[in-house]
Amino acid sequence: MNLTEKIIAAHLDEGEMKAGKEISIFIDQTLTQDSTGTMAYLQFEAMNLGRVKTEKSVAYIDHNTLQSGFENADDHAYIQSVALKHGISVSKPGNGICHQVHLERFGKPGKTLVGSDSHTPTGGGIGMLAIGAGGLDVAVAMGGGSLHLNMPKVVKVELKGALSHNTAAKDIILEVLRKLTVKGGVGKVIEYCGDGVKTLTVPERATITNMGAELGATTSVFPSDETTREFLKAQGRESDWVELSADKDAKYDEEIVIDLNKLRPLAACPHSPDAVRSIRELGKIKIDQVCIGSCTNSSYMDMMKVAKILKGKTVNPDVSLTISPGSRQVLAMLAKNGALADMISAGARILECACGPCIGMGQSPKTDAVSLRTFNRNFFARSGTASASVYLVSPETAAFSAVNGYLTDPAECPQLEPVEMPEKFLINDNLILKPEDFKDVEVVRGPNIKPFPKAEPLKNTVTGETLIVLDDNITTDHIMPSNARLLPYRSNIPYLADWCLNPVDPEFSARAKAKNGGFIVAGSNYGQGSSREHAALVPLYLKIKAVIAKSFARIHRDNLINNGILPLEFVDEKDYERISAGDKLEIDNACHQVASKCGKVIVKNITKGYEFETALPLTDRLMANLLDGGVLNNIAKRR
Ligand code: MIC
Ligand code: SF4
Repeated sequence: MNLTEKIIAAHLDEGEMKAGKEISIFIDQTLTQDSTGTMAYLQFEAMNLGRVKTEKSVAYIDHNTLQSGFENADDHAYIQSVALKHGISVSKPGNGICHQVHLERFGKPGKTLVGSDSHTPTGGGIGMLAIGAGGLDVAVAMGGGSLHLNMPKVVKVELKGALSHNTAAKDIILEVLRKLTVKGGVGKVIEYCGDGVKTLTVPERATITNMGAELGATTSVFPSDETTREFLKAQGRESDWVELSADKDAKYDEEIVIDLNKLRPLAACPHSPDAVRSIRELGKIKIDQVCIGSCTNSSYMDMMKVAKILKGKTVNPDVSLTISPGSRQVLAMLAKNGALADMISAGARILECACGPCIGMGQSPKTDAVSLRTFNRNFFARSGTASASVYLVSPETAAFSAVNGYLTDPAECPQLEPVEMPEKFLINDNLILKPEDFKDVEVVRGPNIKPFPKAEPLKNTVTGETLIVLDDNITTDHIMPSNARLLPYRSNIPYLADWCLNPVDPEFSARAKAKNGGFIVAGSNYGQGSSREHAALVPLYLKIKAVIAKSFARIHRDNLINNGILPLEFVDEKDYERISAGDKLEIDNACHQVASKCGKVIVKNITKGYEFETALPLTDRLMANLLDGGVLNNIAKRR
């Protein structure tokens, strides 16, 4: 078996391990973060599941840390109290980004983890099967329910040799993105192997599995080997280590080989993580901003490389450099060994250990700026400045460029001395609250916590206008934008609804309200990007009945079904070309069509007088969720 199959087999609850077939797996650990967490816990409470049944569940507060009004602080107080009451540990604001802290303090090789954040696969860096999902699926897992997914295909990525001259782990995942594209990983797990694996540290592996999310992959995974053991030992957790790898004769569905020796520094160009070009070819583009951090590249090792490059230098006068270490452990170690002073002396603006600029929580660049970021997403307008051009690069590229003031190829800069993996990390868990230390917790609900919308059972005639026709690769950042102004309202769906699809069409929300809902039509890979359930809850609030697309991203499709919205796929892509905004569509006998098990739904274009076929492949479970109007209604009905 390959490694993915081994972990799935050890956790299989239901189903057959055949690619594409629905299976369910037992979940050992869960994580939530605050911007999806409020909703996940409101739903968890609505399910009335009592205390969590997992081995470990952690609620992180790391996204909405800018507190310019009472809203974020309200959400923090709600999350802390609801989590402790139900047996969930809480990582307080300032303790770090969920994925970085989870890797350091809780992740275990061979275990399953589901998190309400699309970058949960970071845990694959230590050999976990770590999967991002919508809040409802995480709530179910916290309650002891297994996670349903389609048995993935497994792609073998063989890493050969070793990275050369200032080329980084980020360049490996950018190369995979160049080869596979942002939809190339849908329905697949990316499994790394080969002699190059042992040359990579755990944080480097985690950079690669983290950004596997941008492939649309179910997750990515590395073997657990001696390097993993050393990492866990340095975290004081050697007893959590087990050795894990694929069998020698393991079979894979696809194979890719990457020769690390030949790899050169790369950048993902605006506005997509797969628009990858070599830095040499891009040339010396003048830059205005450099942001170093995010769950992709904020480890101790990354920060030390940056500090070495900045030591004794000054940031270019035209560049604003921000650095956000990934966790308090990283920050404390940098403070202790003097590296932080080197960064500060060079002129870096040190931000707190949180997501920060990655999710538009401050540091939006100036008009028409070029911003280099070590992050994982450069979707249009995500930085908060629609006219900005964001390039995704390694910490090495970012730091050399910040000093020079232009995009700099690190392969042409002096070779950095290697950063040694510490024998012991600085361990201090005093910002992690353990539920066993808190008795009789009262859940705190400030005025920012509003009830969430619930779908109604499917109606037999579904009818409405085509409210918008969208292109390929529409992200959840388009559907439900997130930035410092909107993130405080993650537990207030009516407020967020006014911003639905705003970056593509500022009139969309008003139109949807005026027409009493309707249909969204889109190209391929609709809903790529984050796990935010809000990208389904807000359309639900706006009475969107169905999304008809060429194809869907995995988590978003699940979120639509979980909330009772039909995700229909064009069978003949030419039908996408025939629909125009404003066309009235109708689905007759909708309940019968959905329940018929033929996997097809006929849609009528009333305005243009023709009908077309759409695909809706469903298991019995998903069918019941759609007929009942979402998971919560379905659970309530079964009780
Ligand atoms: C992101 O990187 O887009 C986020 C913010 O972490 C999201 C979660 C969210 O929208 O709250 C994700 O990746 O799932
Ligand atoms: Fe936070 Fe950015 Fe990572 Fe999302 S991608 S979890 S916003 S650091």
